[in-house]
Amino acid sequence: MAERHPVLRAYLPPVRPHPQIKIRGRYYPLLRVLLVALAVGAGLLAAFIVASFAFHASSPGQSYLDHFPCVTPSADVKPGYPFYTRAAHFLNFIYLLFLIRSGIQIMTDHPRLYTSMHCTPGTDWLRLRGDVPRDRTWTAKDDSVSAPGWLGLPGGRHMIGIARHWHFMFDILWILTGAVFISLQFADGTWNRLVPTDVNLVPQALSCAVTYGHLHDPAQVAGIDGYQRFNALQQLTYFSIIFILPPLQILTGIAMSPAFDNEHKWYLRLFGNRQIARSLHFVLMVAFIGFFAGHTALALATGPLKNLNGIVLNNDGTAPTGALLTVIGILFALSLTQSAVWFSWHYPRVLQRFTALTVSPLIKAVFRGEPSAEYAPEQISPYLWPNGKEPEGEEWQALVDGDFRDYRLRVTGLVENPVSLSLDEIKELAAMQRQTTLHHCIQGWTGISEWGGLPVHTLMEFVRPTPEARFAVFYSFGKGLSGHQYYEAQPLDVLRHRLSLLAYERNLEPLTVTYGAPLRLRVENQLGFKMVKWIEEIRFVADFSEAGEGQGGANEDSEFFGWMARI
Ligand SMILES: Nc1nc2c(c(=O)[nH]1)N[C@H]1C(S)=C(S)[C@@H](COP(=O)(O)O)O[C@H]1N2
Ligand SMILES: [Mo]
Repeated sequence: MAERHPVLRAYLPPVRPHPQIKIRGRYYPLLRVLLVALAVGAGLLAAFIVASFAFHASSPGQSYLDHFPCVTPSADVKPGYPFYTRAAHFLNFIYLLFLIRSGIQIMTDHPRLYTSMHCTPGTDWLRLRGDVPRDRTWTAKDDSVSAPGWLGLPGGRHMIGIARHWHFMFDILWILTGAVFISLQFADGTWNRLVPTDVNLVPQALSCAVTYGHLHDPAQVAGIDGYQRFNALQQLTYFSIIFILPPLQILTGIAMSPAFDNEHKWYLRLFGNRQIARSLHFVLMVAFIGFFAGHTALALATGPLKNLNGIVLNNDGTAPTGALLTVIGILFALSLTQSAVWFSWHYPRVLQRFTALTVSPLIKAVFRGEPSAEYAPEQISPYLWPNGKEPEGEEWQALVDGDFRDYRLRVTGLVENPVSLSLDEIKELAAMQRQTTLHHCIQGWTGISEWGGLPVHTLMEFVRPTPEARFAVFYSFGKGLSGHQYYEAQPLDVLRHRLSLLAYERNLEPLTVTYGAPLRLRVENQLGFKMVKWIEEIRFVADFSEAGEGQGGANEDSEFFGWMARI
């Protein structure tokens, strides 16, 4: 039996989540809220059933049902499900399993949902953790919890890098399959089975609802079934699940990209802000799960054998073959995701390399990210989550105690003018540049600060990288999660950008150690992990394979982050 990848073995033991939801300023255990919601839901359902019976018994109800029968308004639809529909239906099940499991894993890395982009502790409406301790530095990494291995992909703690590989891979497959499915629907003329073309669909869908509420199968009442033709409620639901939810899920997903947000601030306003988009992304996932539950329950309640034969084999018989194949299909999908869990723990480097060749170039092409969005001073966040383990040791302590008077930034490697600069010399190189920007951590939290410092391009003009130099590696005094020195490499075009900054000030005050003193990097089209704090050395190189384990950064080395910091 193969061993787990040695780096990942170190991330155990787990931190158990305690899901809580905020209602009117107080947190309640999520399970209790769900049970109450379930009881309320059951009560509402019972009330709906009673109302549906009353509706059917009344004469206005009957004339409404006669006037708006539970069928679809457009009658000229082809019966049955073409092969591509059945294939897409099955593939979607697999994709959604991957997307939901990896999505839950991503969420556990910052297990709080907010409605404000400041992410101030205590303002979260859903959380899997208790209060943020105030008596010590509590980093966002400290705050993460574990996902169980049967639920998350791949389960465990600090696995967001790996979860993102699966999430983005299946995003692309999901979008491509959806695009092919929709195109084929239009090409073969069966689109009118899904797309509403008549306003009567809505009153007719209501008839379907009260028919279900009356505990009757609309198919039997109307003498047509889903195999031949959807009823109005089916059409409306399937239309939403195909044409409304996925686009919203894609748009809210894009809204989490630092490259996109910091280039197009207007885009965030579509959703209110970045954290509403993230919360919506989560709520839409819950909606997919809810649809799945309702869809399965109704398919089972209204003639399971016939329904499953239709969607699996495209016949409307009552043989058990469709049901049997469905069970096999579900077991196959579950074992596929579970194999992905196993693969992640044993061969994370293979997964990382695979996405580096497939997903990352696509992301780089789509998310160009010329950051330009700046914020007003009034928008500065009252609190910014810190991340990273502060440097330790006598040498570091001496630097801190001396207010960094003995600090020297070393700029080395492929430069014509290698230098070693004190903080004062750095400040004298150019007038301070100030920028108020939105920080995006890969974990999902954000915050706005005003940063002041030296533009990296000014330093580059001073040290003059040679033509061979293609990257700069920023080394920190601090260590990463793995216990090795923290570092991250940056391509020079990113560093030449106007807003790429070596910051020594935050919110008009000298940078504190918590936020990266004496010097930390700001690159506004990327995720926070690329912005090295407590910078000790900047080395210009042709290729970053010499640094660390050669993956381009401490996070890439030991947490298997992809080379895709723009989303
Ligand atoms: N040296 C060092 N720099 C680091 C980190 C770290 O762990 N060590 N964490 C990064 C991450 S993941 C983020 S989100 C930002 C957080 O910056 P902040 O503490 O100013 O919010 O710092 C980045 N820089
Ligand atoms: Mo981060």
